[in-house]
Amino acid sequence: MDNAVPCEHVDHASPGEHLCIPMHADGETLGVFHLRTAPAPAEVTERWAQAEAVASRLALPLANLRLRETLRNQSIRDGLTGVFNRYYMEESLAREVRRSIRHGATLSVAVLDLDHFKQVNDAHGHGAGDDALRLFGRFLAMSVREEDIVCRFGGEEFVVLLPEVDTDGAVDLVDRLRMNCGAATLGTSPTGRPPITFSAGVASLPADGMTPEELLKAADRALYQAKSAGRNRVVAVGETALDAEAA
Ligand code: GH3
Ligand code: MG
Ligand code: MG
Repeated sequence: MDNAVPCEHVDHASPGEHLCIPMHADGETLGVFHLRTAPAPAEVTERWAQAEAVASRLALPLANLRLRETLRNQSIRDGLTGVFNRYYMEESLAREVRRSIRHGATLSVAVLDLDHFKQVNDAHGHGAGDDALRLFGRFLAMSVREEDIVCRFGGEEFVVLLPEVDTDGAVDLVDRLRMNCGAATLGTSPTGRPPITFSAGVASLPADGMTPEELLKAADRALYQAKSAGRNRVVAVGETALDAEAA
């Protein structure tokens, strides 16, 4: 249109006429309905009303789709840390176990539990504790591959599912997380909180179990060993604790 304000996203070098119609629903701007035609200004003007009708018809379904995505996200993600919740972990573990058995692939499960976390709350307050959990969740999610699944199992316990990773690979990866965890989760708030550490147990399919329950139980047993051996270490099923100082 001759006197219209040009939209920023439109490539002005490209020929033709552009119609950009903001899409609104429930008082929110959802996006822009953008039409581009070959140069035919008269026709574009004629079709303006039609395009506006299409844009307004599309806005509500689009808002509904977005709402559905938000609700789905809320139902599968942990509110504090943003990583997946236990419900999603259980669903994913069952699916990954089926997939691994079908393809004859390995699958590792790591259970991570923050060390002496009660002391963090006691000494620095629940706010600092929540902050540490948030930073830890973000650190885990950012440190693994996209196909790995990071979940908050509950409290200060997290589960990481590692498809197509065997025990050695999983222990290496989790131990690397362990070594980087302190610095990565200190944050910027001056709470004086010491770096957090975690202990972890690792179990793998097929060696340590062929069902979600067996794998979680085995990883939990290994975690218990890691705690008993002094914390801040990673233990795989059937192995002796990897000493934090020796690592
Ligand atoms: P351990 O090394 O044996 O695991 O010791 P721990 O203190 O971490 O274990 P314990 O099970 O005794 O305590 C867990 C603590 O985690 C206690 C609880 O207050 C804290 N916690 C659990 N969920 C949250 C949370 O959402 N926010 C905060 N701030 N703390 C939490
Ligand atoms: Mg703990
Ligand atoms: Mg715990």
